[in-house]
Amino acid sequence: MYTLYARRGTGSIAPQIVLDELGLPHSIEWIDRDAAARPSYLRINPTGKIPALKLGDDSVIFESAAIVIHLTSCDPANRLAPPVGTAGHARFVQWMVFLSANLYEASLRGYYPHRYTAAGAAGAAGVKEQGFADALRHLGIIEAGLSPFLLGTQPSAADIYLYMLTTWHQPSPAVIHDRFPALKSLCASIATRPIVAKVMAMNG
Ligand SMILES: N[C@@H](CCC(=O)N[C@@H](CS)C(=O)NCC(=O)O)C(=O)O
Repeated sequence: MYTLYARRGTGSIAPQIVLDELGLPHSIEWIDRDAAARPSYLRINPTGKIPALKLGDDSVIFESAAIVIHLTSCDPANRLAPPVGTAGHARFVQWMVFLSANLYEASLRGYYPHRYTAAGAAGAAGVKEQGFADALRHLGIIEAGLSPFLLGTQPSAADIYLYMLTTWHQPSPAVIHDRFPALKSLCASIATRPIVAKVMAMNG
């Protein structure tokens, strides 16, 4: 039994979808911003961020990409990632880390620009613009690698994670869809998976 520490519309979306897609027994603990700052949550996840995942032995891991990689690695049927130790899995880990370290990171600069500048509101505007510009640059690399999914013909949890990140793009995900047709198709395909649609509705 897993417990996912989640907040609607945030980086807990992809772990929530993966838990549900793999049919893993889990509960969700919704953590609002105030709760995330409290010592009780900081003892669970010292970063104070969402998501975190409590495992069956009551230990907790954080970092959304690590959570998704762990969950998919535990699936004996390898439904959302190639078997561990194969070249396909190496490629899966590559994209998960690329997405987390670059695209997610660029989105955070877009969302919390004031944290990345000492120059107040004037500095924040530039940080925000650069964050979303960097996101477009990273998406250009992704677009060139799609065939039609990140790992080829079969969708994986990396595509679900990518889809989650695209939904955050400002001023709108349509900006991305207009610029990157292969990514637009990928997102349309992932969005129509019944569990993805259900989880996105819960996160609306
Ligand atoms: N690298 C972390 C980033 C987590 C993160 O920044 N989560 C956001 C929600 S999408 C959060 O908790 N933001 C609250 C804050 O930074 O105050 C991960 O992938 O889990």
